[in-house]
Amino acid sequence: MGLTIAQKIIKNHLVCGEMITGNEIGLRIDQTLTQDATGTMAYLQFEAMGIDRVKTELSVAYIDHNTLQAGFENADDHRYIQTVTKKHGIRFSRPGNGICHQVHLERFSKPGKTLIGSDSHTPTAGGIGMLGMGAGGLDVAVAMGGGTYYITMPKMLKVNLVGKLSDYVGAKDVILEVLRQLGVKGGVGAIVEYAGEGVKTLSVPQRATITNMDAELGATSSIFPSDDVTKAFLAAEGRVEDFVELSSDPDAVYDAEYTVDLSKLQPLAACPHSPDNVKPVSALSGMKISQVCIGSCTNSSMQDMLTVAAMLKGKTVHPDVSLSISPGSKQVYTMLAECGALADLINAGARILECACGPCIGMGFSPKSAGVSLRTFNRNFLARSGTADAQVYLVSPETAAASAIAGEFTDPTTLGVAPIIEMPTSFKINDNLIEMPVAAEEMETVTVERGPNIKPIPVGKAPAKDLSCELILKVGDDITTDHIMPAGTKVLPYRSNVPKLSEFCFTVCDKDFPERAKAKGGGVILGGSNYGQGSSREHAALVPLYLGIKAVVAKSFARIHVANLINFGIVPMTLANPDDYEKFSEGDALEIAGFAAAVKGETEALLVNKTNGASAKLCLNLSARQREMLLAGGCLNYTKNQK
Ligand code: MIC
Ligand code: SF4
Repeated sequence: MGLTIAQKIIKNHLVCGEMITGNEIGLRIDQTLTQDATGTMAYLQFEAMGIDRVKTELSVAYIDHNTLQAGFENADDHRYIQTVTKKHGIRFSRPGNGICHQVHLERFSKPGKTLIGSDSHTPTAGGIGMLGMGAGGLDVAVAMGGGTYYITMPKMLKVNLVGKLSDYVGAKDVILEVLRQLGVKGGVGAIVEYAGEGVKTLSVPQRATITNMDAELGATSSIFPSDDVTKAFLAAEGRVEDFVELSSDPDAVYDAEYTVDLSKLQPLAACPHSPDNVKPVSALSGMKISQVCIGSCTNSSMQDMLTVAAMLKGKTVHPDVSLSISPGSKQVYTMLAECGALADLINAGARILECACGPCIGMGFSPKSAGVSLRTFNRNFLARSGTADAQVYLVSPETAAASAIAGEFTDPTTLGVAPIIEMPTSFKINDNLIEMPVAAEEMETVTVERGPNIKPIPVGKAPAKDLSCELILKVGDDITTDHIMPAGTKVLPYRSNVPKLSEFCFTVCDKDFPERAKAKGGGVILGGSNYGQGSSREHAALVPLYLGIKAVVAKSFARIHVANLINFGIVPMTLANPDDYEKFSEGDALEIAGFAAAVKGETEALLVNKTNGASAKLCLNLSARQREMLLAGGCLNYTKNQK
């Protein structure tokens, strides 16, 4: 039987396990990346492992999320990351160099290799034919130390792209169409491969826009073939030697296939508050808007920026609209400046931000009260923009630019013929903001600088023999990590200070949760389906651990979050019958007799509601390795015990 592209890469990197869908497999990781909002924790954990030098082919630390620096905290964390990476063999991408995924695509990603990143949008590298996966910081730390990365062997989905995009229809519309067809749970347990004759019509940055939003599908990864277009991109980046051709075998087998006809595609928008709530822009036309934000790791390439600049040239942004533009990298930013397109953007009234995540993670540029904000980003979760009642729509750069000028939702295809964008055949290469680590023999010369905001990481405990506690919080379906551990300007500075961070835990859903959890010594959380979707932030497990959460029961879990829960010793269990969810209410007294024994070896446990006498069967869908980790109280204890 033939293999898919992903199966070929997995086969080449398989350390343990059998490549049977649903089995746990271990992979060798060639490259890692971190960003600053998750990086501090990842490097603290790497240091705790006591390994001198990274063992990967390449590891890079980016500074792109916490760049607002309203106090000393972020700057201190940046300095910590800069010094710890210098010592241990990791490259450091200085603030100002750009968003991790965009820079990694430009400068480091390689077809056929594996990459894990402490950021859920790491599958962006799939645009170049690399197997990129989002992971918790602890998993990245383990991989940096040469350890195996474990995933469940995914099923394979194929999206056939036919035809060619029409004028003013972008790569963003392709992934929004995929999200419309599959939904935010549609990719769970799967790798999505893009195929068909339409592939060759898309540039690498366009492909990366599509694989970037793999995270929104809940998939393990997404990948494109590596072909002549890939080769041309690598050549333009001055690294044609990194090219290898990659395609699936003609007789490769997929678990499901979907089709997107590029030529029939219309501009689309993901409506509040979910990336799969997709409608045609034409159905929203005329809706007044107050803000447009262009950028993020999804849509900040040179091609995106040139498209927007051509549309804004000689025009003025509507007086009711505030437009922000964040180019994705220093490479993009300098090229825009040199070709004059930056001037077109500035003249039109765009507010140019530094090349960083910025408004995407709520770092400034929050919309006005109940404001309608059109963003070329990948997430429109409730309150993520920093304004609780804002209405955020995810759109293409083409729709964003057309609407910014008109002051209302505008279908760009109504503008007629699109301007022709001349893409440069070579990019401006200058890696002067990538700092190299010192040589191994000089590592003792580097002093790692730690600011006062860095507080100890909580460590889990072995599960109790019997679990007896309160249902401390009950939440619904599709709870995101932004609900569990919000981001934004007020919270992000504390990413290395768990006690302080705990004051914000779940406050999007329930303002009193942190106080209640503290007063009652924690308990159990009950969630709906796809619990923990969204980001890779392990803080969504670390902080509940700090607040005393022992277990999370849900209808189903998102991949990265469930791995993070296990890493920190919180037991994830699913309801055997999802309808049993109704038998439990917040505040109920719960009991699981033989809890530790269930974690040790049972596939089922009985959750008893002592308040109303009801009960529910729970499933413990755990590998032997995960059970051992939970019994040890998490990965750090487990690793220590193994030494
Ligand atoms: C996000 O887009 O939500 C983030 C911020 O990039 C996160 C990582 C984090 O929370 O630091 C992600 O996607 O993993
Ligand atoms: Fe940054 Fe936004 Fe991309 Fe996350 S999704 S890495 S916050 S740009």
